[in-house]
Formats: sequence, C-alpha cells, structure tokens
Amino acid sequence: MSRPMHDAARNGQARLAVDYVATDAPLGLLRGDDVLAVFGFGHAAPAALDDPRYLRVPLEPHGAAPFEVWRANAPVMRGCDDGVRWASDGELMFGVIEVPEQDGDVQAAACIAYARMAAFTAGSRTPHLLRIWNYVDAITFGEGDDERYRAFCVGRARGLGDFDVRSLPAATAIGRCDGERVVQVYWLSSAAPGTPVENPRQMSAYRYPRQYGPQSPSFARAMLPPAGSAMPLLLSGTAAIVGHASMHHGELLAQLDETFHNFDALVGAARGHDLSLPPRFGAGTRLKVYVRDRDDLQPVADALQRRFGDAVPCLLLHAAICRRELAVEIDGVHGHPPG
Ligand code: 3EB
Repeated sequence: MSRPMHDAARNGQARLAVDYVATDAPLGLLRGDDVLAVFGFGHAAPAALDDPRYLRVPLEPHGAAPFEVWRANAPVMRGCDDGVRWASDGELMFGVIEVPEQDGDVQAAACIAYARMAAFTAGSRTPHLLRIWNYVDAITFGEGDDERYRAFCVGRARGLGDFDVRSLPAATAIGRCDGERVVQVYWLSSAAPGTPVENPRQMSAYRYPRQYGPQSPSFARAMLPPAGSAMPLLLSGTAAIVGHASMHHGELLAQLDETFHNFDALVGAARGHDLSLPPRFGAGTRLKVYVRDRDDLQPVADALQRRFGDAVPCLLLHAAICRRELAVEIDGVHGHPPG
C-alpha cells in the first residue's frame, strides 16, 4: 500500500530541504518545528541565538549575506550533550562540535572533535554519517608535513578510529580567515545509510599518494541519501583537481571550469545509482562557492552569473582552500527542483 507524502515522518523517511534565505530577523527562521539547522555567515551574523540549531560559520559572504536553512520532518528535537549541540527529527541529525586548539595543536583538536562526534553519533538513532563540514584556521600554514591541513587529516583519521574508506561521508575542509584557532566540525547523519559516490575524473581522496601528506584525506566525493528519502545528493568540496593533481595554477576561471567538469562527472556517477537526478545543476541545486583571494570574489560572481544566471542559488564565501594553488572550491546539494 502506498502512503501519502505527509506520512513521511511516520514512515521513517528522511526529508531535507536546503535554502538560502535573506532576512534581518534570523530568530524567525528558527520558529518552524521542521527546522533542523540555520547557518549565519561572517561577522555580521549573530554569534549565537540561544538555540543549538543555529551556527555561525566564520567566513565572510560576498554581497548579499543570506542564512542557510535546513528543513527536515517536524517535530525536530534538540539539545546540548557531551560537548555536542544537536538537533534531530529521528531520521536526520544535525550536530556541531567546536574544539579550541591548545597551543595551535590542530591535530589534537581534530582528533578530539572526531572522537566525540563518532561516539555521539554511534550512540544515537542516526549513526550513519552522510556529510561533514570542517572549518580550520590558517589551513595552509606550515611547511611539508607540518602543514596544518595535513595535521588536521592525521587527527581526523585518529579520532574516527577504525573506519572503512568505502563508507566515509562526503565532506568539506576549508580555512577560516578570522584567526580563531578553533576546529569547527558540523555534520548531517541519518538513521539509514547513504551511498558514497566517487568521481571518475578524480582519484579517491582516501587514496591520494604520500606526497600530499602522511594521512590521506578521509572523505567521499559525494553521498547519495538513504533510499526512499526526499533529500538531495550531497556534494563534497570540489576543486580543479584531476586525478590527484591541481590544475590551472594561477588561472582562476580555468579552475572554475575544471571544477564544473568535475561536478558533471560526479553527477553522472550519481545518476548511475539514481537516474531521476537531473543531469545539470538547476533550481534544485544549492552551491557554496569558497574563494581564496578577496579580489577574485567579484570575477567568480560574474562567471557564475554568466554560467547560471539566476537559475542556481549560489552563496559566495571568502575562505582559504586546503591546497595553496587552488583559488576556488565549491560544495553543495543537488536534487529535484522544488515541486
Ligand atoms: C580535494 O579534492 C580538495 O579534507 O575533507 C575537498 C573536500 C578537499 C574535502 C577534506 C578536502 C576535503 O582534495 C580538498
């Protein structure tokens, strides 16, 4: 027997809608009892709103500064336990952990954050990690294996403990630019497992060769949501990397084009699992575009306007990419246009 859509919550079906909302009154965004998370960006956004569902990401937006809103199934429960701020509708969990670095030890802070996240999610109704965002200050500071991104990768893997690379979540790891040495990790996990997707144009990050550090980065290129859920494909941070090599050093717009070639291939691979996914980015896509140099923000905004017009909501953020030669990185979600 088929059930009507509004029974989704009782049906055990995950639902997630991601939107960018312009408002002067973010508190109002938290009023909905289907709201799983709200994100503000940059110094103008409130630092806190006395609600674990709200998080400020310390990256400055370019131009309009919307809030990002995640809606799930009502009712959403929430709390703060074991150093974790969380919200959950029983099918999906949003969680956030912020760990200050002791004496700049990013490896130790990442290890603590990941061990805490792993323990918290494993003990919850929503143990399957779908997607993780990592914000680390001064991410390319330090030389060789002392580079802070490499140290972060070591701490992340240690904190995760034993894991199978074939079930790693999708992820973003980006440099915050505010000088606060706090490792900020937030995630989306679910009651039912998703399906990780790799990119045929890119080597799996967890197989990167030794030249990129002692611990290869622990993430999948994308995550398909649990079968039967009303959720978009979750796209990891994607840049102008082909195989394992960075392309187009010093060529901003060529890097942007290469990044979209990578997305075409990634969405193609995801469509191998779910042919109903639109082959092209459109009204069901949301992109967060991370740009390293302030002076590149407007050229990237112009290029996105030429490529998509207003068809694809994009949020531009000033942020450091974890390889110095990469000028731009993009993540987001991709699904069906709102019906
Ligand atoms: C790359 O493709 C670019 O370490 O979690 C993208 C997404 C990148 C996630 C991570 C790193 C991470 O390797 C960098």
